[in-house]
Amino acid sequence: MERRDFLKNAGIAVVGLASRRMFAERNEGLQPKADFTLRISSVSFDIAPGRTIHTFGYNGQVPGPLLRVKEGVPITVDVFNDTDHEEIVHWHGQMISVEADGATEEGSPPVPPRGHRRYNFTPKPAGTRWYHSHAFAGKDLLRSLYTGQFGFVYIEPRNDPGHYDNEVFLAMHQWEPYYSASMQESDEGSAPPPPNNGLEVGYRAFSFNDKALGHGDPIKVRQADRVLFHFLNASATETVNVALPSHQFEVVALDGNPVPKPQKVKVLQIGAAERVDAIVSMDSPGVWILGTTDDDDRKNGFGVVVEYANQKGTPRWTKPEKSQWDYTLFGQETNRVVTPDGQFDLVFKKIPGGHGGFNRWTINGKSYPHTDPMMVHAGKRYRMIFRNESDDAHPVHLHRHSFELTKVYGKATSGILKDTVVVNANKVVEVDFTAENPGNTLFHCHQQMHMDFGFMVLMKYA
Ligand SMILES: [Cu+2]
Repeated sequence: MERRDFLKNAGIAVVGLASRRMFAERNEGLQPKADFTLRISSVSFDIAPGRTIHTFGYNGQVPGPLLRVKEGVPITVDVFNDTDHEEIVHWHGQMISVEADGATEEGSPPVPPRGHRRYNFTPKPAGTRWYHSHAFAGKDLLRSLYTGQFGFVYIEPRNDPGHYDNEVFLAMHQWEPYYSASMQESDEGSAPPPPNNGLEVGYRAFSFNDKALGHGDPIKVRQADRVLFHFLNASATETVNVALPSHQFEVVALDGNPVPKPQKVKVLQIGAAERVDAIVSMDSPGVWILGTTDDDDRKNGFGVVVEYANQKGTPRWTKPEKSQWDYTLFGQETNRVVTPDGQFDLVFKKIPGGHGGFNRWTINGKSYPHTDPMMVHAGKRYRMIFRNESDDAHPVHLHRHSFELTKVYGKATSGILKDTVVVNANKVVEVDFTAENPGNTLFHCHQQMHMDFGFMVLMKYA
């Protein structure tokens, strides 16, 4: 089936985000009309019968509507804030203006409580992007990324070969956060915390899109289908490892950007805010669990059922072999020596918060807002060296630009463009980027507890 044909039939073939109700409603009411409307309000929804989540979301649904837009075609988005607190919507992974980007630290205007703001921008680059609250949460676990304020933006490329039968958008999120003295065990890139470690966040409920595993419709497939999965880790704090037993994921894009060398893997590691686009050849009929490899979280709902036509029975799960996620699998091997125009060495450290306290985070010894800005000149190419001298893995994110991975844990690579990269505990990752989108640009860890407690720095154009 051609991709265009598929889209016409999207309502029948896919579950979750790609179902018709998830497409953004065109706004008919305002003059002049905005292309899309997002209304922020409190939302309650059932992830399972009798299991209601109370949170904030967009347009009364979680995830927010899938915004399907075209690369290079300008859009307007009206955002109404029906809450009593200031909000801001960040367009993650897009090369747009400071005004539209959605980070008050850069100077983007917020959406006032009970107020409205119109965003204007030209979506780019093509690929799987997303939008989410970029509000400060601090100690408040009912704000920002702890809530249901997230959704996909799919920027359609001008040309898309579309070698797949069916596409599924899956956003992963944890619910009912609480403070805990210990770290979640699932972060394989982390080391044991110090004895004086401060509070961490745990969760009581889990879902793929708006349903816990075993509830809601399964993803229905047919033998020989090639299904394109768009995964988004919309967690406030956690990395997720995902597997579909007896199947492999052919990773075609990372953070929405096509990779130089698509490769098949059994387990995806997706850090907070990362996206993975992967094609699965449906060649193992049955009823399967697509879910996290973390047994406790999966039993608490972190997954979704994949059901082949004419197959019945209890969804099956088998533990995948242990595998180490390696970004460089999807990159070009390289011996190239490029000298950038400038270099930023960024050392990440934790100041443990002690029993019942909050850890603080530093970049080169300082916490935001006291971190030293990175100064760049438009048109120049820079290297950032992320030196993680802490026991946590950090999904670090650069706004308004993408960067190219050049060295991951000592291994050189090229051609992988991302906006977020996980730097494991006590490891080093190097990336290059071109300063090609003037204006204040935020760099931060996407772990909400880290960004709100110092792990941020501004990049400024001279
Ligand atoms: Cu972090």
